[in-house]
Amino acid sequence: MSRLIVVSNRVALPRQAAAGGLASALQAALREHGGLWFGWSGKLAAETAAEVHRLRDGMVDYATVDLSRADHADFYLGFANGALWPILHYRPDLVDYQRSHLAGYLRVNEIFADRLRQLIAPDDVIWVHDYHLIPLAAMLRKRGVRNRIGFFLHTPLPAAGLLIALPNHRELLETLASYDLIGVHAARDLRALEDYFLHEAGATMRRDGRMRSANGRLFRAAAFPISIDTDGIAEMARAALSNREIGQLRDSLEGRLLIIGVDRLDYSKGLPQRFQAYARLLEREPALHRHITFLQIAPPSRGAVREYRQIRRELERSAGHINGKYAAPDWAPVRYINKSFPHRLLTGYYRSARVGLVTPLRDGMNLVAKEYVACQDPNDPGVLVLSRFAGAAEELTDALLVNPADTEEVADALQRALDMPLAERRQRWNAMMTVLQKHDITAWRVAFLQALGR
Ligand code: GDG
Repeated sequence: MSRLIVVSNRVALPRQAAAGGLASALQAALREHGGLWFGWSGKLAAETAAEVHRLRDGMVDYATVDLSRADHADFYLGFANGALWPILHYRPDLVDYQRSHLAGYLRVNEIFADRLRQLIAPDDVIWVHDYHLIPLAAMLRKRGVRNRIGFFLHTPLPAAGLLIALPNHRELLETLASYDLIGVHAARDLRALEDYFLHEAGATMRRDGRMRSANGRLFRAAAFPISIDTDGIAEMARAALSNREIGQLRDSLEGRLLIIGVDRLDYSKGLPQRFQAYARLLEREPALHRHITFLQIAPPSRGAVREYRQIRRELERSAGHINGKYAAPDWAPVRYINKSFPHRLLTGYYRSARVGLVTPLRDGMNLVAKEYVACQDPNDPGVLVLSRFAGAAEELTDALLVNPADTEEVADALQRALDMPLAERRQRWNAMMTVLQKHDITAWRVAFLQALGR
């Protein structure tokens, strides 16, 4: 078996809590398969990548580099999260494109390629992750690397007509053809990718399903919906029941039904719209007052990017507004928390909630939706209310699917979820759990690596 090298912008070192989908997924995948994980250490230093730090834990080797403050600002905050993230999440209005940021992005990718080059052995299989590292394979190829290299995009991919709003899009996106395999989450992302290559980047589709890029390179693209360690997470949720903090949450509910949301504080997650829909439900249904509680956990992320500070202020106002309007001395309709919790506590919180409310405006997959389902009590499972625009909606068709922008529709779904009879809850949960047991994180990793090896 050849060694696997996983490359991502940020490496989640052993025993580091990872409040992010990519880190959760890769931690789980590598724990099982073993290999080398290369990327940024998460530390800022005087100079970028002066040395590679090495660490070994179990079956996983870690190789990390520090970034300079300036490189981090241009590469990570500037281009990756100020320009690419919004365009990939269908928000051209939020794109802050600056040439100096693009230059920094390319500079850091070159540095990664230089450092990584020295670690690669001839039989290694290299798996690069996410939008921070799109040009990495092209840069490795320039340095003579002939190994198999795959790429997985964790975000959605919007239609070509939208992607072309990104300045210099072709220069950047065409470099994807240097990978042997490009993976995306959902069928709709794959259609967008093929459409872009065929109609904007001069590629052609061959009879065997591979594409030939304008400069003649053959590559393949396919959908590999990412998943979770379904059984492990279900077990964690069962074990969490004996946890004091979970007991405290349950006691504090005093029989009220809990609605839960867990999201990185990000404008793609549809949080303002979600708060509005909950407020609309309270407005419409006075009979529910005092009988429900909405717990939203939203650990801050990317606070150095302006839009993230704005949305944080907006949500503080909105939560305060809802509580100010509807609360009673002994009841707060919203519990809004800007901090992150250990994963095992989260699983207990999910299990304590009658409704999982997951309403991103756009999301590559959304692992919270899958975790919520896996954590339920099979005898008395809760209901998932899920945005149609999360990749997970292609698989979890037994959730109550909603358009997150339609306040009334989300309020309806909440009400239906709160009223749903046990038999229907069980039937929907069983259907979703069957999907998650078959398509767990191991199935995802195996499917991708098999396709890459072919
Ligand atoms: C990106 C894509 C795609 C959340 N709060 C805490 C915490 N989390 C964990 C959750 C879950 C993960 O973070 C979030 O994953 P999501 O998939 O929901 O969202 P993104 O972070 O945006 O992930 C997404 C994913 O990559 C994988 O490809 O699904 O579409 O945007 O695992 O449980 N973990 C801890 N404390 C928290 O407070 N420990």
